[in-house]
Amino acid sequence: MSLTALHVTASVEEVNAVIERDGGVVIEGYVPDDALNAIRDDMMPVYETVDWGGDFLGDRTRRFGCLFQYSTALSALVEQPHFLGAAEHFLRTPSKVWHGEHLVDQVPDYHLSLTQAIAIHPGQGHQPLHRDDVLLFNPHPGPQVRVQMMFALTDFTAENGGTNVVAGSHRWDSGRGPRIEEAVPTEMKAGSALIWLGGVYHGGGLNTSENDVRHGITMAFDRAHLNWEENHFVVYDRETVEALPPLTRRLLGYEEPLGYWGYVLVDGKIKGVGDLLARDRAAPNLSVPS
Ligand SMILES: O=C(O)CCC(=O)C(=O)O
Ligand SMILES: [Fe+2]
Repeated sequence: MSLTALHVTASVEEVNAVIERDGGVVIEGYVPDDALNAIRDDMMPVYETVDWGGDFLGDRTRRFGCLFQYSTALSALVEQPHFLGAAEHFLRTPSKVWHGEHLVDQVPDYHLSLTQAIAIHPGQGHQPLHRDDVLLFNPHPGPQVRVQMMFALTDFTAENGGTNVVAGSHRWDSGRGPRIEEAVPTEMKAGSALIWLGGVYHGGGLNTSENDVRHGITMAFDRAHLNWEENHFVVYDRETVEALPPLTRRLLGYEEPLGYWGYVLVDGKIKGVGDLLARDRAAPNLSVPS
């Protein structure tokens, strides 16, 4: 079964209902054309500068990460209402905890754990079907910990390696393995995107075309108490971070602490990296008190 495609004018609730049912959805016209064009201009020249991935990453696949080095226009992919809406709905599920005599909601936050560009070239075989949330040791059945997005920078087709997805597999328990016949390639036009849950079996597709390279950009939101998939902190410099809009910066962990994780105590107070960046700007030689 192929995934349902909804136009970008669909409501967040409608999109979440389809994700709940099938594990994923395609959003047609995920970002406006001007954002697509800006991202394409910045990103397309980079793909050919990197070597083949090999193994699970693909022998005829080129990948690179920490994408804000190349384009600040990518924040349009992060701050897209359906992607954020799915993260809010599936990842911010409260737990009841006691604070003294009061039973209160503890609401998990989420962060932008991964940004990766993936070009699948002719000759690339099927990537083994997998769940990306196994990286986070998430049990099945279990909580939702990841919401992922794959943006089509160029058209995705059944011939050029459009992402294989097994609809409904987010409901399978850990004992059931996927078969390639159960997967359907995602077909979508450039500017559209696939959103799926971390528990859905999927994989990069087979590219049987003559010379059609499939260019995608994937991003993942994970619950903020889990580790980051990609270590962007050692790659981005201050100028890169400060050029980003505040929400993207926050989701990358450069503003306030996300759900009491990643904070620093400064003068006895809980602060985030954003406070340190601001303070360092005001007094560049001031170090964190010991
Ligand atoms: O490139 C794709 O379509 C999917 C790649 C993927 O699922 C992965 O590398 O984890
Ligand atoms: Fe994957």
